Amino acid sequence: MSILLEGRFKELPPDKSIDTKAFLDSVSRLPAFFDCLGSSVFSVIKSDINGNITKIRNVYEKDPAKHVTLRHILEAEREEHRGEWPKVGATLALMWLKRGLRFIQILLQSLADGERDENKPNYIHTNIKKAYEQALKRYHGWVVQKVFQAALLAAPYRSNFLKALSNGEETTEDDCLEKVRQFLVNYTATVDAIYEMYTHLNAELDYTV
Ligand code: CIS
Repeated sequence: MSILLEGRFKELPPDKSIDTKAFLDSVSRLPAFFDCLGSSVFSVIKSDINGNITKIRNVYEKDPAKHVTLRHILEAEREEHRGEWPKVGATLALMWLKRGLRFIQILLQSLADGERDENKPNYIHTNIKKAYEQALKRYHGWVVQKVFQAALLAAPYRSNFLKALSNGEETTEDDCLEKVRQFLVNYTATVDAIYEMYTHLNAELDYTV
């Protein structure tokens, strides 16, 4: 289960602030997972997500003491960019990154909850479609929705997907899903906290690409 264990997210403090460095460390381990999915269609997604992470990291590294939490970054950019904000810099990158993270959360939660198409029990299309509809679809125009459909055709079988999450190790499905549930505890809290921050700072945009 190394992908999920290596990418473990930290427990949030009571004020739900997210330490930028710890967040970047955890999230940076995740894109490598796309290489295990075995189709080049995922490289588009991987590169978009890596671009988001790099943009946030570059802003953080310009002045780590000023950008200790993700909220510090948004507030600093709001001050710096005024008219352009929030469609700018790390604020924009994190806005999109959180949608990809929400997609992953809903997909993994749906698998952990045992949701599946009884007629095709080894497919994960039902889980992927649920995640897409809730996390991303409303931000995608016609062309990107077609990219999603192409990605869906390349989706791995459920058994292969769980095996990839386990890094190819021999493990039972129940063990793997239990690790997924453990991973989701801090991961979900972190993604929820990012969404709350965007709402609270009025930083959310709903344009489509
Ligand atoms: C298992 C099958 C999965 C099927 C997945 C299908 C997903 C949907 C495919 C849609 C294609 C998306 C292609 C890119 C679209 C971008 O145009 C769009 C907008 O981009 C933003 C940039 O990010 O545009 C802005 C300008 O308007 C900026 O340019 C911005 O960049 S900035 O600001 O940095 O310069 N982007 C999106 O819509 C986001 C798409 C995210 C899709 C996430 C899908 C994740 C699929 C994961 C499947 C496996 C889950 C396994 C679970 C856990 C293991 C770890 C997984 C690692 C994932 C990495 C997480 C970091």
